[in-house]
Amino acid sequence: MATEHRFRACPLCEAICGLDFTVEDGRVRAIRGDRDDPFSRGHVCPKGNAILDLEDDPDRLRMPLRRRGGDWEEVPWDEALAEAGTQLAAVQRQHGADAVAAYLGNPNVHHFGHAAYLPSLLRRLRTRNIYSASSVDQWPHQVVAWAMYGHQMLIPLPDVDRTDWMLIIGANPVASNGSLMTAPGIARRLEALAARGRVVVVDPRRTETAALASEHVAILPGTDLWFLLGLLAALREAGPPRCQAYDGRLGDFDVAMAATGSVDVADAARRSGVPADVVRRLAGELYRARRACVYGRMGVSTQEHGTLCQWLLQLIHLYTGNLDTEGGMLPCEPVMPVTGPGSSRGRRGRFASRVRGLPEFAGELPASALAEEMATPGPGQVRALVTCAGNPVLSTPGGPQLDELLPRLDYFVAIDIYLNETTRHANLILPPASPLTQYHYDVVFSAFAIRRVARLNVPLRAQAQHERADWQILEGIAAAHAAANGETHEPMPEPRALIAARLAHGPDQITIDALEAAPHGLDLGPLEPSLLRRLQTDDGRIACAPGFLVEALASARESAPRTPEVGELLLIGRRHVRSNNSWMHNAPRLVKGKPRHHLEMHPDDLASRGLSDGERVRIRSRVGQVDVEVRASDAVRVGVICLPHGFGHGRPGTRQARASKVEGPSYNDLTDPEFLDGVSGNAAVNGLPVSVSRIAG
Ligand SMILES: Nc1nc2c(c(=O)[nH]1)N[C@H]1C(S)=C(S)[C@@H](COP(=O)(O)OP(=O)(O)OC[C@H]3O[C@@H](n4cnc5c(=O)[nH]c(N)nc54)[C@H](O)[C@@H]3O)O[C@H]1N2
Ligand SMILES: Nc1nc2c(c(=O)[nH]1)N[C@H]1C(S)=C(S)[C@@H](COP(=O)(O)OP(=O)(O)OC[C@H]3O[C@@H](n4cnc5c(=O)[nH]c(N)nc54)[C@H](O)[C@@H]3O)O[C@H]1N2
Ligand code: SF4
Ligand SMILES: [Mo]
Repeated sequence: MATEHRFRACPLCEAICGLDFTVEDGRVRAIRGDRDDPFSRGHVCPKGNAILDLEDDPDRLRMPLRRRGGDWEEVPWDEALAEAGTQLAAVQRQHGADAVAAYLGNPNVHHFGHAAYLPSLLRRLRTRNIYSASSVDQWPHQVVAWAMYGHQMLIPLPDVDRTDWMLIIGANPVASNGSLMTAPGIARRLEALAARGRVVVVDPRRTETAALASEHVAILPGTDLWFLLGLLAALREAGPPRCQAYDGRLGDFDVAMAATGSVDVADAARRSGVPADVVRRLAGELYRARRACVYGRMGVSTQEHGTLCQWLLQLIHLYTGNLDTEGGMLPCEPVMPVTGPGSSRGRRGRFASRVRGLPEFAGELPASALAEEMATPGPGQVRALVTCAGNPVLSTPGGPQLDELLPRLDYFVAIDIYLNETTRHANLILPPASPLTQYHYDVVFSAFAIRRVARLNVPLRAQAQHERADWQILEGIAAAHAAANGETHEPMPEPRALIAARLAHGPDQITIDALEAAPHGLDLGPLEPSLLRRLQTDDGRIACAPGFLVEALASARESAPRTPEVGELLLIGRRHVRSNNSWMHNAPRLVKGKPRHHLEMHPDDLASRGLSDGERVRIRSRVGQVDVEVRASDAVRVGVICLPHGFGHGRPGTRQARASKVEGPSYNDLTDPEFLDGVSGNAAVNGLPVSVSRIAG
């Protein structure tokens, strides 16, 4: 038996840990963290090991499946790809290009064969109805990067390893392994920082990250805008702005200061629930720190004022002189460029969604608008759908509506490896071969890494004859669509050639052969200031006060605080180190042990409702309700409850034997498609007003 060790990055989260695979006759037998990876240095989490479960999962689809009444039949690949392209073209011929929608999920960014080949298929479809998980996640980051720095990918990252003081707001990297900060082994890095400086966590819940931080500050959900305005006001009290470093490169800094000024620290404190003296003390520490960063992620983006929060974070870095400096916040200049000519800078509002008039961003519409675009008759109504690596029924607001609407589509093709809550409604499911059979380069996560790293991932085993790679499926649909329209599809090069070509445009001139000769990956050192040089705004300066943000802030400030309903609670989410959004609950290694779906509620809130620990309760929101077991927990603030997302399995017609037994409702049965970050259209899944009561009888 031939046993060998092969090295590849884990494709399951932003940390892209290097893994050491023991391969025996083409089968993966064991997985360990790769100690020789210069970036991740042996780090691996339970998900990395669960790749073994994914590879061997008997429920994982290996051949195309076509729905036949209530049943499924396997179809040969050529026939399946031809059908997908032809059917989509037919719907468009009859109802117009926009009648076909696409929804792209999170795993797309983890596979070169998905991410690099999707744009060509989407261009061919010529539809405005493109949706993705990005608008239930990081749109506010991208909108602000585009508006201030001229490119959606120029996102400053915390220089975790070199900073002295770090405020983490709306992120739980110890559970999520970091995000928009590719930093494998983040717990170790934060512990080191807490030992040499300070780590402060601002979160409504005392999280796993708060547990190893120097301080936890419990904030009311959805009020970060006020907290950040207060922090900026208190910074002004601490001293003048330190903007000298950006000499001549700041546009309208005074306008931004005027727009965000005249906020009373006391008022900000009242709204956010963070005492004024704490706001002032934190501002003083931040102002005095030699090198500091404020890292705001998912929790401050997926809320009502997500984009304004991301804007204020940038202003705070500017004010304190921590933008684009070592030990502060700075963008990565990756080995494979993502901001070069031909890349999408972003742009916003070139068109709007048909039903609600929500603005487009970077060529996409908000995922929260997908259901209404399917449900509302008229020209441009969505009648057919392509999903690629997405599970919107569980992952997006309006999930229950989608669940009802998907079976009514004229045609639905899902590129996915499971028959799950979303794909069970498809006419055709096209499952790509294991990513381990393909060449891969982490284009996106290398661009968000806190060190400059590069790695070519080579196939661990050959693709079998009956398998099709992700890029072959996308190319196959595009070719069939073209043929149906009497056009020709110019085939794209294979992944290895495409990776080689894109590396050639990079600043380092690193060749693919050089990467292939470095199986553990290359580490080219810490980040260096590059933002000022790479600005892509029209006047080459940082746009400190984009008009639409100034206006949105003015109207947010004029609006009176919402009056809560009697007994109202604010719902927030959580992630667990053994979860991966909605799709890894079929892996036995991850779901063993005690259930993790329970609702967390403060003992005082339980008592005031006459509820007891362990009881099943009903949560109601404006749009829906779910039942779930409640646990007493003083980790959450009074008035706040916490439920993980990504559950809601066991629906009829799915084929995930293990996941079907995992209990717990879907968070997105409660989220409201109309509850948005008004500026970007990003979903507001956190800070959702709900009530909780005993289940009658
Ligand atoms: N309430 C609430 N909602 C949320 C969030 C939250 O915190 N709270 N988080 C949001 C965030 S950050 C995100 S990113 C989204 C995620 O939203 P989605 O991306 O829509 O959901 P996932 O659960 O990641 O589903 C991934 C899908 O890809 C399939 N898949 C897995 N691997 C592959 C592969 O290699 N190829 C293909 N073709 N398919 C594959 C899986 O079977 C599954 O169907 O959810 C968002 N929704
Ligand atoms: N184990 C695991 N890791 C993952 C994923 C997973 O599903 N499981 N998903 C991956 C994906 S797609 C992403 S995008 C990243 C996300 O990575 P993170 O951004 O770190 O996401 P979360 O762990 O959900 O942390 C969000 C935090 O925001 C807090 N929060 C909620 N509402 C508010 C609020 O109003 N204000 C403030 N200040 N805080 C609030 C929550 O309590 C929570 O601690 O994780 C990635 N990594
Ligand atoms: S931390 Fe992320 S990249 Fe690393 S092993 Fe876990 S899932 Fe994979
Ligand atoms: Mo995400």
